[in-house]
Amino acid sequence: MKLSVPRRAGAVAAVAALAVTGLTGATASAEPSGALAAPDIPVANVKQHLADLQSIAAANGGNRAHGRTGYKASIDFVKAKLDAAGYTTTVQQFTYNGTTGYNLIADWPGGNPDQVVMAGSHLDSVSSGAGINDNGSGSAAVLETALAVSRANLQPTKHLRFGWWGAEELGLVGSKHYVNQLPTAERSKISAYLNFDMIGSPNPGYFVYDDDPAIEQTFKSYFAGLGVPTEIETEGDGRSDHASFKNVGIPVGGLFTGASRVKTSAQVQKWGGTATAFDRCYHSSCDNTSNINDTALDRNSDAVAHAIWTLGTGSTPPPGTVFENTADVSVPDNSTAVTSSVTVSGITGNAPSSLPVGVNIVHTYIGDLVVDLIAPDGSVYNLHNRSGGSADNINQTYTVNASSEVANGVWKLRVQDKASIDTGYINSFKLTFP
Ligand code: DTR
Ligand code: CA
Ligand code: ZN
Ligand code: ZN
Repeated sequence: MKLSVPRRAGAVAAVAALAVTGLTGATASAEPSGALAAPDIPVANVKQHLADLQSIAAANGGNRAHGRTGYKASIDFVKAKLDAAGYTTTVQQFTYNGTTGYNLIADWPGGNPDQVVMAGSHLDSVSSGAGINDNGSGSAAVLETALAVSRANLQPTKHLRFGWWGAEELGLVGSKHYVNQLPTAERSKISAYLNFDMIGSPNPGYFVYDDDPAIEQTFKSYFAGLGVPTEIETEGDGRSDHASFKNVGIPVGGLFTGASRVKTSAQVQKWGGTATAFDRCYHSSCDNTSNINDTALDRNSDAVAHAIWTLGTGSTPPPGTVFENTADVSVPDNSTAVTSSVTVSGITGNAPSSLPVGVNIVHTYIGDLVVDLIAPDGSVYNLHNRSGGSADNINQTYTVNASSEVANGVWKLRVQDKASIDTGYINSFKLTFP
């Protein structure tokens, strides 16, 4: 039997037989402490987005360039998927060369609004073609990562924001507009901007931006884990949208697989391919869905997700008093609810407006589950309501505004399986008070 005991993070517990469990969530060796490991991003999904963007270009004069119908159709396509996935989306307009341009911003609800992790890519092509590698590849990878965040119902400690920029090909116009209209106080909340422009080149190299060291290391350690050598991206200072953010002091990073430059023989030794251009269709009409290396697209899409999960969940919650119950509680299949309880004591006043609620439920097909936090006075806070479909296990920290609740008392995690076949159990339930 494991005890439900109060313990101060970092303090030595005075209680015998203390059940100590690590922070919930699988972590790879390269992850900072407390980070959750990202899911695999299905490259087939990313390629489907590219096929859709190719169709959009074909239906709009062959391109997706600023000021053309194909660009606005691209914005509408991406926005519709994000709206359906629960994002708060904003289409931001700007004018360039007398023509209206558009940025799309998507915020994932939740997380610390004062610490924003942002990923972005330009969605416009040049006028000569569909722009599938440049930059459907980055746009599709960022889109699919955002959709993966939704599928996982990720509750990161930081706030996640995604951006798709207009008129990059005309001089980073859309991202410059976004940054310029952002109040200084809002800029300072962005702890990282990650840029993805050309990440599926047909003769790929694996380049990591060397701007912010921590972001650079996040990407490098990911590729090291794959056994894929990387090089510092030397071509790009000022050459893509990260420059707009870097110019106002925001930490930036990103990935690149190469454009019109020729791969050296040493790079061929390192990465394979040929000593020709990384992308022979750069800014050409042949930049279509056949102008993609699937392995590079897959690896880089997974690296996008790795960075979002690592940087978005990587900061461990501030030290506080932890009340935890790690006793396993079986969840009966399609039946009555069960609970796991912790008794909170010694805390003055009310619970915080951002109460971290650590939940670890081992259960196949989490779409069966309804999960609630029950305060001592019986108030119910729904944490999970049948979302997630066939995904397995709930393994995350929710943030609940419990400021109207007196802290001390018996808090319960209530779990009910409301569909037949899949089963599981509550593995642990944890509350952390500042
Ligand atoms: N300016 C980008 C392509 C590009 C060229 N060098 C780099 C370096 C890093 C990122 C992107 C690029 C474009 O044509 O969209
Ligand atoms: Ca993948
Ligand atoms: Zn370009
Ligand atoms: Zn580009």
